[in-house]
Amino acid sequence: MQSEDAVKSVKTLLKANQPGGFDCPGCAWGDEPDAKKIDFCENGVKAIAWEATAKRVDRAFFARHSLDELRLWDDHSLEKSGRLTEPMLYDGVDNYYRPVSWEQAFSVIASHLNQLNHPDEALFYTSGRASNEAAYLYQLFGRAYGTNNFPDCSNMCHEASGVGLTRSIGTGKGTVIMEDFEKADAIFVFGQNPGTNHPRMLATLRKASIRGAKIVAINTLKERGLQRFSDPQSPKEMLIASSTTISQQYFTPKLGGDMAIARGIAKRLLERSETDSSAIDQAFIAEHCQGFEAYQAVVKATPWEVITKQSGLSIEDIETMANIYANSKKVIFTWAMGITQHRHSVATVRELVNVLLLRGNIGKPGAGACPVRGHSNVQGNRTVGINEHPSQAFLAALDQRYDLTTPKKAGMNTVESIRAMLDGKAKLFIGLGGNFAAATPDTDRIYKALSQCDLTVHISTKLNRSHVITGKHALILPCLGRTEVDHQASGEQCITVEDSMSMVHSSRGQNDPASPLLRSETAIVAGIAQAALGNEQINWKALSDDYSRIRDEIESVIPGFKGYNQRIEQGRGFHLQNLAAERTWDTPSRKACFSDDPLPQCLDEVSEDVLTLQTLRSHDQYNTSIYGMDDRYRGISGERRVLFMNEADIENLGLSDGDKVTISTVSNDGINRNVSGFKVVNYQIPKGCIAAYYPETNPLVPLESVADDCGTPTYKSISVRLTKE
Ligand SMILES: Nc1nc2c(c(=O)[nH]1)N[C@H]1C(S)=C(S)[C@@H](COP(=O)(O)OP(=O)(O)OC[C@H]3O[C@@H](n4cnc5c(=O)[nH]c(N)nc54)[C@H](O)[C@@H]3O)O[C@H]1N2
Ligand SMILES: Nc1nc2c(c(=O)[nH]1)N[C@H]1C(S)=C(S)[C@@H](COP(=O)(O)OP(=O)(O)OC[C@H]3O[C@@H](n4cnc5c(=O)[nH]c(N)nc54)[C@H](O)[C@@H]3O)O[C@H]1N2
Ligand SMILES: [Mo]
Repeated sequence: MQSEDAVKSVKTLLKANQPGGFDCPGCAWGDEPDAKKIDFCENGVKAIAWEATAKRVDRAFFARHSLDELRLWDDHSLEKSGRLTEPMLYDGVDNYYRPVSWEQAFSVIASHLNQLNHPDEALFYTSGRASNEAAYLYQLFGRAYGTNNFPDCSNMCHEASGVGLTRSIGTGKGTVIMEDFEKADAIFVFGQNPGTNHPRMLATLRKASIRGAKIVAINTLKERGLQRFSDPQSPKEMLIASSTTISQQYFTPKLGGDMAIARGIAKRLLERSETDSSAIDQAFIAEHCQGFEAYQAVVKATPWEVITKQSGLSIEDIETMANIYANSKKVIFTWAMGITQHRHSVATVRELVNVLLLRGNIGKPGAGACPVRGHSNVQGNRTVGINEHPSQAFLAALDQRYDLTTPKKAGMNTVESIRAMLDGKAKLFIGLGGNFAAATPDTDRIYKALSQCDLTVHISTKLNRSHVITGKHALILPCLGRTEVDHQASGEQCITVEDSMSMVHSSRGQNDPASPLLRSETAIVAGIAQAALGNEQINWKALSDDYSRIRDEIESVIPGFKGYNQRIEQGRGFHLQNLAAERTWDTPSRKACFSDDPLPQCLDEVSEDVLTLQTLRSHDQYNTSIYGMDDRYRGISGERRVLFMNEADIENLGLSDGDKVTISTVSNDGINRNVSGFKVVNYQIPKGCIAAYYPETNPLVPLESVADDCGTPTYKSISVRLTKE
């Protein structure tokens, strides 16, 4: 990708992830405790340059291009058009967006909100880039207005981690901090492609590997970045063109096979413990855990044949993993979408925790559970109340602080929101960031759902699909990006974010805003709230004039933020207390809970000509933002409609490398879901499993196909058939 404003980008980069600078909008990996001057990565550079583009989508652009025309553009072309510059309104009369003033835009939203039959007809979506300040104000506004409808990108992302961890150990967040990676004896990386999606994590793994820690990768694909890595910040290594072997062991299971792997490791450990009492941590289990006997029984009852069949690995493979695990005193498990986007994600997360608990690997230095988050502040958004299932204690705290009567009934998650729009039960959609139309499943139905709304509103930096799939009326509200100076009535503001290690720190943009008419996300939310509810009960204007006041509010409502404004001034910020990391279990039994779920049945149901599709990211994209058409590590250039397939499957289906195929979903709901023009690429991937990029494949994912207990679309396991074109 070209950086269209190179000088600005370089200046900006030097401030990435540095105290006093801004938090890289790329990913949620933590900052190195001893970071040198430079702490960014190739893909962070892309994210920053993408935001700092010199191109503009202004009123002339919208006058030139009708909505009908823009709907024909692909995602890459839409976003590449540049930064949005002023509020735009589509009033449903003709085919164009037209400029409006901010005050008009706010009053359109307020009058629509005031006309709804019930506050639950409104949906308040959040993508995980919003700051803590904007997100807190947004949820406060939604609840003061009267609904808990806060669908968010987490519902499609790490929801299973939150649900599974909460049930098992009483906190929905990871239990490790960056320093633990310096102490671990072994690190197991499940279902994650850090080379592309969390490149700074590779530097952490590389350091651990050099120090002698064992790195074990478990991934359906042989991801290059996970195998070998040369540090772009180490000139010596670059000069001699050497690279460090990252993963000493690499296993390629079938899609969805990780629960079986974890079960197999547990089975080996329990077998070993019959003759070697140190194979499991008996003292930890006795003191801290409940449900061990039931778990032991379910592990015993799981036959090896099922474990090897579901995982696609041999007993020897699993034994190798079990040995590394048992021979290491301190072990970290990390994971991402390869674990969370399956039907049985919650059960899998809990099974990973079971294995950690067996050897006391939670709540000691160098060990723990690490779900590696996606969006740079998705974890912070949840912490400050973006949650369709808020706790009653949180709602009570809001009621007390603001003299409100917030709704106590749970709201709708992402998939439920889509259904409500389709059923006419939700009529107004506001998106604080993100690209709802492209990121969600079952594309045809999403388009229908959004277009049935009375009003769709998007607070965004760049033009995307969601802006052109409009409701009867639509607004685009352009906002400042993370890298830009945020000036409010009280002066220049900083915002705060929380990374995957629960570190909260401040972020301050350096660049001039892309347009003088942009407003900050916080100011936009406050503007909507003021127009809809007035300033009497909550003074939205005063809060957005000075973000330190919002932080004071957060401090008074949410535990763990004591001294918020002072503590973000210090170095790299502060760590939010994590009870599980201290071996205090906030579960009903006050113990860490073993789960005893059976292995999933859905994996046994596959028939011969049906393949399982996972949808994933290329190296040149950030979710639905497509930076370019290459996927360097996987050897793809200039195209995105590719289908990675095993050689045997290609042959069995009478196909050849390079053939074009149509992919069709197998379902029994009578809906045809197809995408066409996909080029077959012979690839090292287990038989029966195939892979293609998101969001091109989202039309294939049935809305009803969601993970048990958490509603995440099963983006990594869709049953499909192929037809040669
Ligand atoms: N540059 C860049 N950075 C990003 C993003 C981006 O799009 N671009 N997105 C951000 C977001 S929101 C997120 S959530 C994260 C996503 O980070 P990842 O989870 O790394 O993203 P995916 O591309 O979905 O990759 C899933 C990985 O899991 C493997 N996998 C899939 N299914 C299975 C399985 O059943 N078992 C095992 N063991 N492996 C499996 C795939 O082969 C692939 O390597 O990255 C964040 N960072
Ligand atoms: N098939 C399939 N679908 C998936 C996934 C998958 O693996 N496979 N992954 C899922 C996951 S993990 C996630 S997190 C979701 C992501 O879903 P979303 O978070 O909804 O989507 P993004 O593509 O990250 O959103 C990109 C848009 O955000 C806006 N934006 C960028 N920066 C800012 C900012 O600073 N402020 C504001 N207000 N707007 C900004 C820009 O306009 C840009 O077009 O997608 C999910 N969908
Ligand atoms: Mo994500």
